[in-house]
Amino acid sequence: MSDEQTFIAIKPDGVQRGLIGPIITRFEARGYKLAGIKMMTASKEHLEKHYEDLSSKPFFPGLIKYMGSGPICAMVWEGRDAVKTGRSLLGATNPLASQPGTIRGDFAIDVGRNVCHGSDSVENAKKEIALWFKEGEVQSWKSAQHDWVYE
Ligand code: DGT
Ligand code: DGI
Repeated sequence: MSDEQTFIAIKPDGVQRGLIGPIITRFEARGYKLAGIKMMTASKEHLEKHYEDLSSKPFFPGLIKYMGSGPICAMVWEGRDAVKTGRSLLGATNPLASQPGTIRGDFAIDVGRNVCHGSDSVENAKKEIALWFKEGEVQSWKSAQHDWVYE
């Protein structure tokens, strides 16, 4: 199957630092297809829902404040194993552990400013895409590259 989708967000620090282009380039170059994209400044309520699993963490209030501090570039990327491969393109959550060559390993130093988000399971990807995108905002299209990317 080459139609798995994942939710990838470029956080406010990634947007401010001019990293939208470099991050998109890595997903495109790997062979993934962009199915949805928009700029959005998320409300506190929206972000609390997105990060509801982390609500008991001590850093939660700071995380919500930072994530709401400016526009986020929200995206849906599609392709085989998009969720797992998306996470590996992003690198480990804490940039101390992210390998060079990954997005966080190349562009981040602090876990509290780690420039991007990626869904961690297919189930969460579905939930996150539904939270961030409305009906009709995610496109279904066939890339002309498809048969050069997949056997
Ligand atoms: P993501 O992709 O943003 O959901 O992050 P994950 O899934 O790699 O990492 P997770 O769920 O453990 O943490 C969610 C976010 O919370 C993470 O991107 C950065 C923030 N965070 C986690 N631990 C800390 C912390 O100790 N301090 C601060 N300031 N933020 C943290
Ligand atoms: O999915 P990830 O972003 O890789 O990781 P996550 O869902 O566990 O955490 C979501 C975000 O929360 C993460 O991207 C950065 C932040 N975070 C996670 N762990 C820490 C953290 N922020 C700080 N300041 N300290 C942490 O230990």
